[in-house]
Amino acid sequence: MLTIERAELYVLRLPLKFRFETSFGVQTEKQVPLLLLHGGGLTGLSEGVMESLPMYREETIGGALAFLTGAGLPGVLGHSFANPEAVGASLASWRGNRMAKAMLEMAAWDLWARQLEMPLWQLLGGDKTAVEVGVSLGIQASEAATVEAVKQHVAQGYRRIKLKIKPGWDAAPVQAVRQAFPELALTVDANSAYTLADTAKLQALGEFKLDYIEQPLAWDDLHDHATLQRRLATPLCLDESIASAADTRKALATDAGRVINLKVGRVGGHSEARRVHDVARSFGVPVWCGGMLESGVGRAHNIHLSTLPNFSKPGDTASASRYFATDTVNEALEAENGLMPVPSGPGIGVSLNREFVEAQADYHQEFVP
Ligand code: OSB
Ligand code: MG
Repeated sequence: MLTIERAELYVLRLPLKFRFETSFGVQTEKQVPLLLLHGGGLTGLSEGVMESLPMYREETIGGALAFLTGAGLPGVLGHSFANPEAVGASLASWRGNRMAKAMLEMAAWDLWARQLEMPLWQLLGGDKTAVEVGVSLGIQASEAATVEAVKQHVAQGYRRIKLKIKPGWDAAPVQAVRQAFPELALTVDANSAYTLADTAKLQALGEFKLDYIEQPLAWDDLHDHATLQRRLATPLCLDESIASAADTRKALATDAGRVINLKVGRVGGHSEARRVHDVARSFGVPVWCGGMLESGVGRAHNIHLSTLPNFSKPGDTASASRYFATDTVNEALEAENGLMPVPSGPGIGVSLNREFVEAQADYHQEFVP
């Protein structure tokens, strides 16, 4: 039984160690929503992946706070559930808000695993104690700076490099990197910056032996991705467009993509992430674990999920120390030679750095039934 007695919500502001530029904007700090679910003397932790403004998908931190305080938390506080899936299922009648729902569902999984004194990855059905990771590099100031950034991360052992691209910043940096690293596992991510009118430009990237092109077209459009995939030899990887297992089925049944970037915080939690994973596997399509510049809480969840068998390409779950000088958790989450060890303690295997969380909090509320 999973009984949720009390909850706390935080929104923190953390300085990022690097300027992260994508086709949709520039980030120099990260706002981190955290949820704590207390029950039976234990605490389950989760981190939201929504941002303050709807630049990646449609959800926002403000919307998540409205959903959680108005519907999500009142629906679970003081209630008992058979398991974490039942927590997720109890939220199903509310429309959308999958990132906000994921916060409740993921904290419930952590609490559940801590109660059972098992690492989350074992409960999820994972089969490895370390996961392969790559890195997602933002748009740099020049081609030379791009090659230099790639060089540094290759030297650190990352097993795949993903370059952010946008119209006007695509073939030239990709060519420069491919020339410097002929054998590197290389991908690009456009975050929805192109349209079908750019088909020729995207076809031209084919000569750089990219493993896949991530989310070139609109965040909510599977149909155009299917049209584009018919015209491209390079596999498309879907990120923004996949919010559920149903989206995955529709995407793969229409060949709108041949790889899935799976973010547990985007699809509503671990139960739905597992269903996405399984649908992809039934189509013979690999998944890999994406990231949203998470602090240690969200990063630990991502690492546990990445132990499932169809995570067969390196994820974006790079070392936590790359992103933040001080993290929300006490434990280090550091990859070595491109392998991220899975925390082995109960639940997600990391503990909250309360003093730091308190110090960085713009918002903190406690909720009781
Ligand atoms: O598209 O995968 C993306 C970060 C924020 C929003 C969207 C994306 C990303 C990343 C960074 O690519 C991945 C990471 O290092 O966490
Ligand atoms: Mg992406």
